[in-house]
Amino acid sequence: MIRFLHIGDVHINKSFATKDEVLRHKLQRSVIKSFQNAVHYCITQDLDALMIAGDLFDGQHISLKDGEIVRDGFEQLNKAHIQVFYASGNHDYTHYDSKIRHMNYPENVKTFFDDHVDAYDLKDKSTGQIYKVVGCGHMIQHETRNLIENFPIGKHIGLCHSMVQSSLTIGDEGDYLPSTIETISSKGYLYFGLGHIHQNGPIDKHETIYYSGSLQGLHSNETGLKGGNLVTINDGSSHVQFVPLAQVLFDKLTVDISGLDHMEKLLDMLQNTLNDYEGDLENVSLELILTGRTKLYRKLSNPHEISDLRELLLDYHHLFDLKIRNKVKTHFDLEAYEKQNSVLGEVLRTIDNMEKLPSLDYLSDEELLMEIKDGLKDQVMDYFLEGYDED
Ligand SMILES: [Mn+2]
Repeated sequence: MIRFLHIGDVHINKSFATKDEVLRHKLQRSVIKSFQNAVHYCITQDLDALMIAGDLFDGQHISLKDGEIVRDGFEQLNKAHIQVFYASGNHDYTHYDSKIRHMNYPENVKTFFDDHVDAYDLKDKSTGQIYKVVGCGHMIQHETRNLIENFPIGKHIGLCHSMVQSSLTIGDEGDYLPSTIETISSKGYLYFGLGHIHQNGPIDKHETIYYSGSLQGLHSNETGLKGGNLVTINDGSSHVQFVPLAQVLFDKLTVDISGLDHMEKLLDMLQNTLNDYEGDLENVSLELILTGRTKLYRKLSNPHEISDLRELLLDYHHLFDLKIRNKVKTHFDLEAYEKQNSVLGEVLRTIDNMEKLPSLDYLSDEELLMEIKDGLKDQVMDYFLEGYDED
């Protein structure tokens, strides 16, 4: 029986786009901690191997510190007699003189750094059976060939950083070493570990081709549990189990504050939301999205009010990070004013038809258009009706 951990898209040395230097440093530390969590898991579970399906590093400039952290993790695995298989991806591509290719890895590390197929043995310690780990890497930033086509057929284990269209694809992830489920299935592998798409899961109906997903979320949109796949191969069949390993979790909560009319009440409500949160807030980067119709519309349009709220909440709750996104609307009845024969009614109707204005006819993104219209209507109503109370 062989047991290994398949991870990918770790993105060590990612710079993170935030002006907050302390937060940026914390995020960078958390990514490293996630990598160390994966190493620790392999050792405590006494696995046979760690498989890395590319984008271990985010970029080509590897600091001495980041390089040492990776080498130290590999060395710990070496001491525990655990093999490492590492295939490069489009971020950590390995051209001939790249730093990543020439780092001094311990002897347990087998690399797929070339743009042709390589294979290494992986021996089952209990039965003596030898499996082949087959893979290839990226030598340039934008590899557009389907290199998996050249993989041999057999009961092997595959490893590659590849863009395969599947139900896990979210947007345009680019044609980096593009392949297809059909190509990979035709190889008949016991397990095929992929990297590139940051979502975890199988992509074929037999559930032998998996993305590991990113080891940790790297963006507020990469919410939910992140980690790797624990793969067990026994008697020619594989069993896969997701293992959470991320140090920090990104999460979003929508809070409907309809009808609230005092900031104190809003603060209480958000305090309760955080009190009731299930999970270790210290390792959660949380985004609270405020929605609903409220008399607090004008107050909350002021960024200082939002940052005050955030600071007050952070005095009581030790979150990894907290963002408050304001999407509330005015409490005024939009539809009634839209029908009115008044300046306000006229302006609201003009906004509603704005894409018909000749100078704005390039606005074709429906979702964006709705967002702009809603935002403008709320500002206009607030402007006209400030101080006026319907009740
Ligand atoms: Mn990638």
